[in-house]
Amino acid sequence: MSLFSAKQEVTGLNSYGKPKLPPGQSKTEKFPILTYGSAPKVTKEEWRFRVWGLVEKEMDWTWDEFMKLPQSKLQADFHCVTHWSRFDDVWEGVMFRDFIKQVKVKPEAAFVMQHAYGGYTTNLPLHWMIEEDVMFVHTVNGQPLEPEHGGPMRVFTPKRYAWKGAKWIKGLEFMAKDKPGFWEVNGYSNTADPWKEERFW
Ligand SMILES: Nc1nc2c(c(=O)[nH]1)N[C@H]1C(S)=C(S)[C@@H](COP(=O)(O)O)O[C@H]1N2
Ligand SMILES: [Mo]
Repeated sequence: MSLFSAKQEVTGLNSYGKPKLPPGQSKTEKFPILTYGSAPKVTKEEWRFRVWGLVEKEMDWTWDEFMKLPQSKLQADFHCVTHWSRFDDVWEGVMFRDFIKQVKVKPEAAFVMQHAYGGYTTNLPLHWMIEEDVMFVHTVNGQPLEPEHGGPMRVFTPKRYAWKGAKWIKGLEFMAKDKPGFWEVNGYSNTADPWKEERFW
């Protein structure tokens, strides 16, 4: 059962009043695959999504339960730190800000670690996750998200370089203090703003 009202359409957001192509980027028509290590294989049947850490109660969702959450579409651009950008894909799934309404987050929680199947992690402040465009994505341009691109489910953070969205997402850890994720430990910027070219530290 959904606690929320019907389908919400959010389209047209992409450049936030900033140049559509951030500095140092080139537009590509391709959709390169950037995965560190090998891609985990996860079916919808075995996929589980879990929240833990600074929450009143740990919770988990099956695929079917997650699909009952309010579904949104977002047309937005994708910027990879390796200098390519894709424009105007239609991303479909669950906005973080809709998802989080079901979770009782403790007041001390200020940061979120995304955890993926395969061990990848990436961190963001909770108040950035709650921005209008951060989403869990299962469909791109009307097609189910390809396994190499993080299917069945990934996170997409249009305002940040794409490493800030974990492919094969399996859960979120709520934290009081910031902690660097996989690339953040290995030299990538903690804040990852493409318009400020926050690539590496
Ligand atoms: N689980 C996982 N998520 C990940 C990565 C990864 O290696 N593993 N790479 C990140 C990086 S660096 C980028 S640019 C995007 C690439 O997404 P794509 O392969 O769909 O282009 O996924 C991000 N999320
Ligand atoms: Mo990347």
